[in-house]
Amino acid sequence: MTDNIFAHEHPESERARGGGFTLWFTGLSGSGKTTIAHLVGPALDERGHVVEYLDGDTIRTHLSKGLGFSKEDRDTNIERIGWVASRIVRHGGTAITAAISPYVETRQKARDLVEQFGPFVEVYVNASVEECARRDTNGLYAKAYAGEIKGFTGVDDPYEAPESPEIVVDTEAQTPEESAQIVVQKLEELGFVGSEVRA
Ligand code: ADX
Repeated sequence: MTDNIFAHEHPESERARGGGFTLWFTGLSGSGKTTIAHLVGPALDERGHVVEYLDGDTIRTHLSKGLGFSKEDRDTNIERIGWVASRIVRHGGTAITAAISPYVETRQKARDLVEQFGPFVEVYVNASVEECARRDTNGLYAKAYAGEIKGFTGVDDPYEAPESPEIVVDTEAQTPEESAQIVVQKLEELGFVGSEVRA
């Protein structure tokens, strides 16, 4: 409940250091978001960026501990990640997020928060639900298809693919390394990272 809470925004909170951005991975569970994020992060680190990972599973053990998978809880989770990402960007950092973030409207809210301070780059990690279920890295798809987990994204809960993401990778056709390279190249093209690797 936020009814009786009056947040006083501090005047200096408008100031931003510059140079930061958010790389927002979205896609089904098992699509490869985290794997690619952890390949892209070091490449950005080498180019002088200070990277913070906001990974769905990590966030849910800390910042969003106790939240479930109703639409309301997922939205709360994504808004929290978006808010933290916006603060990181304000300080000139690079936030790499990897949560399913299944709803277009909620991802837009995260974008709006971040864009107060710097760019928001949405990366759609595309893989079919059949392929993600075949990989079934943590056995959750089997449970979802068996009815042991209800409301599993892509099985009996929605996933709204981005309509115009800045970047699309196809993890059925590409290796994680190839997908990561596509992301880094695009970030260079957009001018958000330099191509020079530090010694
Ligand atoms: S989100 O919808 O709020 O963006 P998030 O990325 O944080 O989801 O968490 C997804 C992870 O939680 C999945 O990778 C999976 O390991 C686990 N999980 C558990 N239950 C569900 C569910 N019902 N739907 C999707 N993922 C689930």
